[in-house]
Amino acid sequence: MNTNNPSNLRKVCILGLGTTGLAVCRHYLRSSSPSYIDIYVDKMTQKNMEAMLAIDEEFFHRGGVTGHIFSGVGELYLHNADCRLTLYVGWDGLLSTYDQGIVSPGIQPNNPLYQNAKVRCKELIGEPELAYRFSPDHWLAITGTNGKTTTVRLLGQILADAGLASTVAGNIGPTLIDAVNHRQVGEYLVVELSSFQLANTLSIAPEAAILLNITPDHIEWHGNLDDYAKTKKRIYNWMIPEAPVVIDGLSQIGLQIIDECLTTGRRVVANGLSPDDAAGLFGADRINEMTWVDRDGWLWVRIAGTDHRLLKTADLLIKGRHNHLNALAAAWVAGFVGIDTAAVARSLAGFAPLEHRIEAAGEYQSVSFYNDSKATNPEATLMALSAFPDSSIILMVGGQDKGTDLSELASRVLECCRLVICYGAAANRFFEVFNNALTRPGTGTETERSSCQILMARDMHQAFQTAVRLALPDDVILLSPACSSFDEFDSFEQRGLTFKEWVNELRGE
Ligand code: UMA
Repeated sequence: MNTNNPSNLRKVCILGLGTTGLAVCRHYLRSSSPSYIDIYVDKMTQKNMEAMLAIDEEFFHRGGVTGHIFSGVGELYLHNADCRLTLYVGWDGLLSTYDQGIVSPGIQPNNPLYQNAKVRCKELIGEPELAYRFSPDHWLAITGTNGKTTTVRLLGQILADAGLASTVAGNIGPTLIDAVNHRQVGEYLVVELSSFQLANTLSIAPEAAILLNITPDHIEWHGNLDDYAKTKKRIYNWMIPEAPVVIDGLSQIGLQIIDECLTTGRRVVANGLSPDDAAGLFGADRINEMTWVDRDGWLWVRIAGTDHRLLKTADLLIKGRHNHLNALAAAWVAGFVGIDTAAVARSLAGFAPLEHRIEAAGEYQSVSFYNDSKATNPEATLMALSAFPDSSIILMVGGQDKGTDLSELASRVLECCRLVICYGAAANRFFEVFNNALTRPGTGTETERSSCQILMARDMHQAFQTAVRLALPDDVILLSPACSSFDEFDSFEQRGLTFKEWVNELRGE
């Protein structure tokens, strides 16, 4: 059966009924109208019930949700003459076979539902794949461990400023399936793809792609770094060789991927690598497209052999070397789609940091506060530290421990922080690693060892109070936790908002 033809889909299943599941459900009910839509979730949540009620209202004209759930297991139904929609709760396996299955990104491959769906669905794909098949033109796709959202927003902003119709969608929200259902002909789709989403793609071939960086994250989902990296590479796997892929040129893993891509004849753009460095590493005849920052701090892109000078790093509102790379990657793709250099530079200069990403949160008694709550892994915190090269930093770090390797973070923290406060569920481990690094013979110089103080706090509020109490004029108090937030908060957004509220209270606002 050709599952690309929606009219062939009689029976479909969806794993998960969050943002993705609801959007896919709506899409099926609007476009291909299968007779049976079965949705599976591990356990019933408030959001699931709200989704069922919304579907009832929109498509079943308030026919009412029936069925029951007992001891966490059961079914809820909606039906009319054309379709029966069932939400199965708490089942370990699928109760039928299906023409197509769509898996939500949060459902891991080791989940019994996922494994069973692999067997019982003619094909099992993610929602981005479904959206791509529905409307494959003009996709510009971005992935990477850190910086995806900033880069997607940057590129979206440059396109919008240049008057090109564009929509930003994907992991960033709104969903891709919603975006393609509403897009106009010729509109660009600037797409953020997470590794979870890429794992379930089979044919997505963007017109241009960006692979920002790969560092250990979400290993519990992917198993190991190697599989995580393989998944990230799916961003360009199905692209025609002439379509460009911008790849991090400043890490070992990025350089390896560039080499692999060049060997297979892909059009590669080395992100952050000057022409001389690129020629030295790969040979000038192998690679001639790149982006870089020169010694005077100017951002450059080379597209099809022509060099374009954009603006100086000092003229960007977004801070840190990682943000220079985000800006360069977005600028290269913008140039590739035909936007002129001056317009790209103007858009970059006007782009303010996103909320919770090294966001300036105010000043109090000459101390500056920065909210980097989005930093949920050590690499993101390392990037934040690089954004304040000349400042005296008080770092608030901690939250729910992901068991990540802290060795590099420990040495950077000792180099560039005046004070570190480890808090929350991760406090003990972080404190121990940092403290060991501080007292280990041969670590740094005497001056470095004596200048960094390491403290522990029960929770984020106590960490904040300690930071404020010990701050000196011109210090930067940086919340960049390197952990997820779930020990104290519902999300990194809530954590960041709370931090900003405390700063506002201090300022008497
Ligand atoms: N569920 C189960 N069992 C599980 C996991 C989930 O039954 O083991 C069910 C839940 O009960 C719920 C549904 O699945 O019914 C939730 O699905 P989901 O976790 O895939 O979340 P969605 O609401 O569909 O949101 C997803 C992305 N979430 C994840 O990848 C975890 C959103 O990214 C994305 O914006 C949205 O699709 C639209 O594309 C969020 C995210 O945290 C922002 N992404 C990660 C990140 O950026 O680091 C990758």
